[in-house]
Amino acid sequence: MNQSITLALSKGRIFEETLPLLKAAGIVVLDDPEKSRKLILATNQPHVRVLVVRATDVPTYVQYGGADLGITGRDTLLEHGNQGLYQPLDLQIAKCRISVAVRADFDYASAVRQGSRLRVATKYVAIAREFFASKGVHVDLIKLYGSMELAPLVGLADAIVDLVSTGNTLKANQLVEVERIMDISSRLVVNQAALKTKTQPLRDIINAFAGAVGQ
Ligand code: PRT
Ligand code: MG
Repeated sequence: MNQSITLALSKGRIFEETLPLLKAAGIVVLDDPEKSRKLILATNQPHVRVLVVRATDVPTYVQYGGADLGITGRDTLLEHGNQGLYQPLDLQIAKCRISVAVRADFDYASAVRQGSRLRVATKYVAIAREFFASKGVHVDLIKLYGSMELAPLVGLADAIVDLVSTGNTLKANQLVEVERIMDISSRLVVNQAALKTKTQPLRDIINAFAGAVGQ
């Protein structure tokens, strides 16, 4: 009997970089999420379907069993927490880093040295809180949902904590990266209950992905 499997993915870079891994598992997605408005995509395997969800919602879908498995950035997972999620693989895709950046004319080193409170704007409040606490730096965190780069430019914050890949976005906004907090890549996350009830089909996918990423 073929048990049905639901995979949660976000559009964009994670979707693109997941296609070769799916191929290694013999799975081909039949719709292009950039062209279709469908949120449930069929695959060449009648018992496998793909949900298109916001990147930050992937852990939520998998945690509550709306999807059996999903692919999500380490950044998103650290913010969400990993309750109910089994994380068997680092897929080494959608790689970037999470860093502290400031305006080129802001003296970050002396602000930190002087122990003044730093105003930090970020979507990643859990990661930022943990990082500055470990350094003993007092911060006021300002939660944003996007375009963090703007905050230091208009005086909303002294610094931002954000993802950096090429660094072009920082450069285009006269910001400089002053500290690298951690490297980020995407992980496979699996619903722990589904792993018990659909062990074989999920193991098959996990093993194919593992082979494709050389683990
Ligand atoms: O875009 P949306 O609001 O829907 O959601 P999202 O931003 O959470 O999703 P998405 O698809 O943009 O990112 C999904 C995951 O991709 C993130 O959670 C990361 O794990 C990973 N990833 C890898 C990145 C980047 N690289 C990246 N460069 N996510 C975002 N960026 C941003 C970066 O912050 C900067 O603003 O892309 C911009 C360009 O980066 P530079 O340095 O190349 O200029
Ligand atoms: Mg984005």
